[in-house]
Amino acid sequence: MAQPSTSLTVLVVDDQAVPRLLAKAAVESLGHRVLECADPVAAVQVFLQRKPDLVLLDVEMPVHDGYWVAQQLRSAEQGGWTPILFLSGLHGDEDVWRGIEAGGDDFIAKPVTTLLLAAKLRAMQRLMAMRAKLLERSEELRQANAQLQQLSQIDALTGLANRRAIDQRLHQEIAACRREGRQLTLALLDIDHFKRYNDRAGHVAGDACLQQVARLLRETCLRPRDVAGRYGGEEFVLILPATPRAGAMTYARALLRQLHLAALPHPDSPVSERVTLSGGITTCVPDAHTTAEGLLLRADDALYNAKAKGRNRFFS
Ligand code: GH3
Ligand code: MG
Ligand code: MG
Ligand code: MG
Ligand code: MG
Repeated sequence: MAQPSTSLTVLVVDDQAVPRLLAKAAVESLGHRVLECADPVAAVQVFLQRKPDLVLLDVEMPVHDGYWVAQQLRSAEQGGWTPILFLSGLHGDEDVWRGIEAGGDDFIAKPVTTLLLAAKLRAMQRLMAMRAKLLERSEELRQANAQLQQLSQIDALTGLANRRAIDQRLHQEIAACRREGRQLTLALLDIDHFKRYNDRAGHVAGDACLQQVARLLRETCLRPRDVAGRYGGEEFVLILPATPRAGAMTYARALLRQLHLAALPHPDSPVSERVTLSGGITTCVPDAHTTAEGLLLRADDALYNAKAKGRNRFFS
């Protein structure tokens, strides 16, 4: 947008030829382009079609005056801002007041000298440049905000949904599945004997293991509405809306198989020499009494049973 030195397209509106041509000559001598208009209604059309950078507007014209034109232009702008400078033989305080009220930015007395016009245009260009900078800055802020909003939902280690996002989605899906009368499945997953894994391989390798398990969770064909998240530590959550228990168990078997095939070594595991996990599954058609806390407790109970029954399995 207009820097103080850039050339503007200026719409000059005046019903009389001589003052219009004088204004045009002055504007052009300052290096700007001119669109001329003698009629108030046509001026609004030209403004909409040609989108000038600035408007020099006469007040006294037949049928509609310059105040009317200014009002039309302002209501057509939709969040934009094009400076409107009145250029009029009338320039009492009352006229100036009406012009500013109608949406004008400044009021210049006819006849205008080139120097005064240069000064007035320069002031408007400065405002335009400032406005452009502010718009740019607010767009940057909007983007940064959207990025932060996304980051605040993501677990930094695994890239999965974090606990905040899981809690939010779980509440949403309880409400949605309740409305739809559909089954909602929640699964809690926990890596088996992960403390021993860390003790043997170290925390860095432990982190890498969590990342690999997360990748498998993502890759074992989740549907678009499903959510895989890291609930904390070595515990993961799956939210599977519109999924009956049998469907969830199919997913669970596929996941255990993929984890087996990945063959992540865990020599100290009494279950297997590979990394394994256990899962607790709960399924319901949510009703008025269903809460996220209740579902998590039930999934945790099932998980406890899966651990007690020997691990490397799902329980529901
Ligand atoms: P179980 O089969 O009963 O689940 O045994 P476990 O050892 O997996 O369970 P426990 O809760 O006793 O230990 C969990 C361990 O997971 C503790 C910690 O060493 C490890 N852990 C938790 N969060 C992280 C993490 O972010 N990175 C790494 N590397 N290890 C973690
Ligand atoms: Mg006139
Ligand atoms: Mg645990
Ligand atoms: Mg534990
Ligand atoms: Mg564990």
